[in-house]
Amino acid sequence: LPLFERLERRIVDGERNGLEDDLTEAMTTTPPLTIINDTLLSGMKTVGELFGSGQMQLPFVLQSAEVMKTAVAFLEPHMESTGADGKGRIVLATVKGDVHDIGKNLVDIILSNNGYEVVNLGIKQPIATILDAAVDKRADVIGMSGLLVKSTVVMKENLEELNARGVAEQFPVMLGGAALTRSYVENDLAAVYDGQVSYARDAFEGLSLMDKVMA
Ligand code: B1M
Repeated sequence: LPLFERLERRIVDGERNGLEDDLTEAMTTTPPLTIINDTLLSGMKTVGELFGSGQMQLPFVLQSAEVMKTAVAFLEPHMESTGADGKGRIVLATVKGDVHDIGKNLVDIILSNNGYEVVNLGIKQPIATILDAAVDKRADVIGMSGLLVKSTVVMKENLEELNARGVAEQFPVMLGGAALTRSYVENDLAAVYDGQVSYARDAFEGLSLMDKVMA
């Protein structure tokens, strides 16, 4: 297979032997972020489709996810960084009950490389922990990620909890993850939250939202 098809195939097949060599070769013509967005994420999309239609079993999805993570970790040091620092601080977490973190970690990488300080709390984080960290670290924004449909409900409960604690105006919230839709966030959730809540389709929209909030 040609290089980029082979790389995409590696994600789908969960095959990491020779991964670094292929990535190194790909970087001679293509920036790391483009490799992630155009090639690797396309592989993850196929994995999602195969799993969703019952053609792929969970352990293989996990293998694909591991190869994806390895690839991103290998590419990250080669990514361009703005050099600017201290543009603002975000506490970032995958919500309670949800283990998906590839997207969240991409958001971390993009924001960190563009001058933001990211406090990445990891997966399955209850809102109490997220809020404690936000207060403790004096975060400018709270970011929550979740891929399960039930996570969209958890996000709503989390916003209600922030309201109840009286901190909504202090913390603009950014939400992302495959189960969300723009209209659910901008209509339904915005109606619930006493502060500002925004939807980011991908890590780049996350970056432009951060720039907007901090402007
Ligand atoms: Co799971 N999983 N999974 N899974 N998994 C999905 C989400 C699913 C859609 C697959 C499917 O059925 N087609 C489905 C959810 C269905 C639903 O809720 N209706 C599903 C399921 C069912 C499950 C389990 C329940 C399976 C089971 O156990 N029977 C289980 C859940 C466990 C749990 O969470 N409690 C499970 C487990 C797993 C693995 C562990 C095997 C693995 C995750 C490994 C890991 O993350 N460390 C996994 C994977 C890999 C997937 C799919 C295939 C790929 C997800 C992914 O990494 N995508 C996924 C299918 C899919 O999404 N179509 C699926 C790539 C990633 C870059 O995209 O995270 O969307 P994404 O991030 C994007 C944007 O959304 C955005 O930016 C990123 C790109 O720039 N973004 C943000 C994300 N967060 C953001 C936050 C922001 C801003 C932007 O600001 C805060």
